[in-house]
Amino acid sequence: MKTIYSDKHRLQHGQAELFGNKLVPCHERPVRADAIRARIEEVKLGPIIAPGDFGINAITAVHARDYVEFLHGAWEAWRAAGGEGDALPCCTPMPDMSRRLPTSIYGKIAYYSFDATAPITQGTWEAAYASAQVALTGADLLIKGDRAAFALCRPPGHHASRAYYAGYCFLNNAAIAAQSLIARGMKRIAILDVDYHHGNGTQSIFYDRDDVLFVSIHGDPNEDYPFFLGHADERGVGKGEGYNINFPLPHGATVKEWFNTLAVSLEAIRKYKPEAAVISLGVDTYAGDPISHFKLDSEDFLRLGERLSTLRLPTLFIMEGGYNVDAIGMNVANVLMGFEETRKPALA
Ligand code: B3N
Ligand code: ZN
Repeated sequence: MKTIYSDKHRLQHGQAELFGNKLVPCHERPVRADAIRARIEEVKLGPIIAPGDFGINAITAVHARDYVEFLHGAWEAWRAAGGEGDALPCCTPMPDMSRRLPTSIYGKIAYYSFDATAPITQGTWEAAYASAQVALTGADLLIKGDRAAFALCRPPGHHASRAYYAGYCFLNNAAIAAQSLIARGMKRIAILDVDYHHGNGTQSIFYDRDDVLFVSIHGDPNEDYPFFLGHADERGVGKGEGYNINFPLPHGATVKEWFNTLAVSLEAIRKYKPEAAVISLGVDTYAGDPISHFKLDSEDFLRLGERLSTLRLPTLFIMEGGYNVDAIGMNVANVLMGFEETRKPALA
């Protein structure tokens, strides 16, 4: 399996995120991708290649043009307005307020952001653009006949919606890749999101569509971020009805329950008969993750990869969350090795 990787991920290096009532060092930091890349090399998963450039139109096929233009120019506008350090929102528009786009960059940041976890830095646009191109290169490999590819995306994407950023995510890499597979002739794509957090952005983007099935296993939004989407009764609208499937699980969910839910998810995907699978791969389901509450261990990630391979579909893995830097490389590589079924697991 090829891994697609760009050094440009380093350009997203925020200083701080708002975590509860504190500004803390960003959990989503460059060393995450470095650790994953190092382990991929160590286990000799396959070639590590640079992304191509599939252009901006593949991004605006999913995201609103005004939002993309905002992201592109936000840092410079922030600096020009006297903003210091990284840009974080100062307020949140509420439903009873005007949805007019303010002229002030401070207002624009509030307009286009869901929370204060995703600082816009000098390199955010370049890093997010490169991350989307990493995903698009993975989609291209599938179109050209590869059975599987790993898009080592950073920053991650599944919380970013058509016109807002959220939860460390700016551009929705999984959605961009799925849309490009459709644009290049595939009729039905299944996205399975196994990150600890619900992929609210991916759900929203495809909510009224039947050509992309979205299935997600995640912490119950009553208890966990993103809090306002991810409930089991969100099933899609219009012709998308029935093509959005959420499996929220409580903090106390056991590994057995998690794998039982995975089995139900895979059955739903089989029934849909997609031409390819896109896996939003977060490993923050790990027991040692600092911000999550599931209990998978490193060996469980091998089992996850094995189970995913039973779909027998062209499969694109897109990197999402996972914040235990000591274990992230092993956990991600275990999923991919479990999928490949070609080598003996290396858990040490
Ligand atoms: O959810 C939180 C959060 C919850 C509890 C806190 N306490 C108890 C202090 C503080 C913060 N913050 C949102 C950050 C989560 C971003 C999700 C990123 C991710 O991995 N998505 O897949
Ligand atoms: Zn997550």
